[in-house]
Amino acid sequence: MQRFFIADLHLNENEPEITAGFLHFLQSLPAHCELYILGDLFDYWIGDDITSALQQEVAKQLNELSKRDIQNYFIHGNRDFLLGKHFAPVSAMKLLSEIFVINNHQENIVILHGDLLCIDDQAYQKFRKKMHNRWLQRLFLLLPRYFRQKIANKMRNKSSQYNQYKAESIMDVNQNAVEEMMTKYQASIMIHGHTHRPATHYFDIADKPSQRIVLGAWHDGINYIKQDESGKITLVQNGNEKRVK
Ligand code: LP5
Ligand code: MN
Repeated sequence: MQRFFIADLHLNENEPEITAGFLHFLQSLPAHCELYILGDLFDYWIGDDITSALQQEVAKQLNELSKRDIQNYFIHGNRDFLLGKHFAPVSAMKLLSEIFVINNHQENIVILHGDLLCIDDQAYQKFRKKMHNRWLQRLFLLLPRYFRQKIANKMRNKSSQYNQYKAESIMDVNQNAVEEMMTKYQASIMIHGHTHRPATHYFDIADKPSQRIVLGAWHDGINYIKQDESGKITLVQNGNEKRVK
């Protein structure tokens, strides 16, 4: 099975070139493959009842993939964690749990958005916990659209404000958290996004060669990971292919 992984497109109306690039990418996918979207497909998501023309177009194009026998999977990001049960069927999307394991040629690949691993960013982890409270989410979704939009804008502004003062190292993943998770899921490969730092990190866990492959964000160009039928993995950034496994 051929698999493609993407994350952090942050699709929005102000950057139509990213949406165009994404739709072109969908067209270029080979038949019978799998597409894994590892969160932050949209800049933010404030309820399945509020969908813009852009979101509807994306849903339609994702849905069209099924005609070529391509299944698309989605893991929530920290921007679109409210994307829900109503939008998923419209885009023929299968929603996965926040941590998911793919078994490939007798080896486990653990996939996730990546924010869970940023445990040194304690302010964010506290905030995340609140945002993932079911009751708070339900309450939020009951609010009039206008208020939801206002709250989301406020959060986005505050977030960029806070991020200016956070050290780069704090906003990256914690290596212990990475190794703990990979050990728990008996995985030798991890794929995630969120940090916008595309790279492959090689290390040993209990003498076993392991690797963590980080997806890049799409404001830097088209970024994805491709895994072919033989298990070979390639990181593609702006047309430059780099074999990583
Ligand atoms: O997203 P990014 O890359 O800028 O930064 C993230 C972390 N920030 C976030 C916040 C999102 O950007 C906001 C998304 C809005 C979603 C829609 C609204 C849904 C509401 C649902 C309610 C149940 O995730 C940032 C990390 C960074 O990644 C790197 O990992 O550092 O974390 C923060 O900035 C969190 C702050 O440190 C602490 C919290 C400040 C929030 C203040 C909110 C005030 C809102 C008041 C509204 C009345
Ligand atoms: Mn993110």
